[in-house]
Amino acid sequence: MIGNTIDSVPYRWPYNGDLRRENTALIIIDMQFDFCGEGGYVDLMGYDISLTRACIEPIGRLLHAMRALGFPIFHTREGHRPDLGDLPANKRWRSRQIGAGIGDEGPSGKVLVRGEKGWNIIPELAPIEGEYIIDKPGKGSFYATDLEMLLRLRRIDNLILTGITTDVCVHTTMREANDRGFECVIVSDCCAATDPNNHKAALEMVKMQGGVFGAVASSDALLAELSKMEGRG
Ligand code: C5J
Repeated sequence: MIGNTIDSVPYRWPYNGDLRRENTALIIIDMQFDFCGEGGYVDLMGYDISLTRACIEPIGRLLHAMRALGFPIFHTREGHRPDLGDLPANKRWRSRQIGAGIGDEGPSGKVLVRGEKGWNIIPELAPIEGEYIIDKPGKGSFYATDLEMLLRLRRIDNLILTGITTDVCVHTTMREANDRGFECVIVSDCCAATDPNNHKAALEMVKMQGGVFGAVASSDALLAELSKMEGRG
């Protein structure tokens, strides 16, 4: 079937040309204060939050366009229950090694804990009514969540992946989705990492083996195709 595809590498995405608002979702991963705000988890670890903040504006443009066209939108949040019953001991131990103990009190409340200030999605990309929010305890968005069920019930085949961080939660989600048969594209300027080399390497990994996890596109390429869809109604 030849339909709508976007300019991406290593192939024009989606592979079958079947890109429609009915079968394609935008996934925005973990755009929370904890990952890109002052005093949040990433900041406490000593990483430069200007790196993770770099994708806010491009995601905003894509979100605006896809909302206007009526695509389903999914936002995810990484965070743990206030009693930390879903926080593995090794995850907590490791985070304490780098000075950002998950569940410990920080400038934005308890680090990566549901309901705390740092756990909230930043206002620039806040979900609106009708959009899905997926709360996840891990890096992948499919593990211990109902994301797969929601996607299957809406007959979604294609996922457009954005958010932070490219090499951790976005990549884990892309791999989980790919193994479940979803056709994925990662939007290069709509995700970011705490290390630019990791960002670059994570994108390269997707393109191996004919697109081992899917394809890589820019937001400009995606927006160019979406603007054609606008005219088609
Ligand atoms: C991390 C994430 N990096 N959202 N989480 O721990 O990528």
